[in-house]
Amino acid sequence: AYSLTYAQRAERHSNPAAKALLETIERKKSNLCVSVDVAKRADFLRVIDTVGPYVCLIKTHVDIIEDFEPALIERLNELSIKHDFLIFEDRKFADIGNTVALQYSSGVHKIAQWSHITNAHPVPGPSIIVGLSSVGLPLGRGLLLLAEMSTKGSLATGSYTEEAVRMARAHRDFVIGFIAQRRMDGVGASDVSSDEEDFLVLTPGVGLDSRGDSMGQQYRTPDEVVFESGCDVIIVGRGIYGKGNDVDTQTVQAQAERYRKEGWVAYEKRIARLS
Ligand code: UP6
Repeated sequence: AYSLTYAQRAERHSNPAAKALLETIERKKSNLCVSVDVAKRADFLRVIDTVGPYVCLIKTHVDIIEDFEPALIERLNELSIKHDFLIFEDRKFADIGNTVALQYSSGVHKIAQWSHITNAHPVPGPSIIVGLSSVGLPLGRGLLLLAEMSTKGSLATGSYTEEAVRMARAHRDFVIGFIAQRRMDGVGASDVSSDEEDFLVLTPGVGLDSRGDSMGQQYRTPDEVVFESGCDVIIVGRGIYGKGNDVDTQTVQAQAERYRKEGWVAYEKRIARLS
């Protein structure tokens, strides 16, 4: 899948969320996902309305929002239609199957109802996929496994990463890819030819003006992530909106445009090299 275009991959993909994401990427010529980690409803909506035209995907941490109300999800859905993007709640589930199924379907946030894509830590083993899939698969949702992390000293390396890939291979109807720092083709050797499977790799820890923060985050550029490491989607948070309060719309828009362009140029460079 590495050498194919997003459009070719969209045609071949059977999971509805993965297919829709690949189609959106192609249609908008954007492999940019903006991570909207702000605490106030108004800032959340303002950032999304501003970056909306430049993204394929909006990533949320809905539990950060201090003045959350269910109507916020309606606003989010309206913006997703207005600007043509999908929604990814970065929930990082990590519990037993029964518990994650409840956390995914219920509670205040009812994530499965509105989030096309969510993610999980593979640490509990395959049962976490079984639990989440019991809720998400009938709704046409997709799951990403955290095979690697962007942080300094991450424990998700080596055989842990390999096992994550094996878990994904065994559940290809629902697991559409990984949060990782590089393409996972060939990781955790298998007899499935990498032609048959197509895992999306979404990569956080992306920034153009900084190499990290004071809490262990590490940044690489869109070129390093998409061209050199073969990832599919760049996830950018503070690189686009800074601290997120007093959002200056003009700056946020300019940054979103900048990251969209950088991500797309890196992709075109990769495809040109391979074809
Ligand atoms: N995130 C990472 N690294 C990971 C997994 N997830 O940074 O390995 C998430 C964070 C945050 C976003 O939870 O929402 O990606 C990165 O934000 P930033 O660009 O502002 O650092």
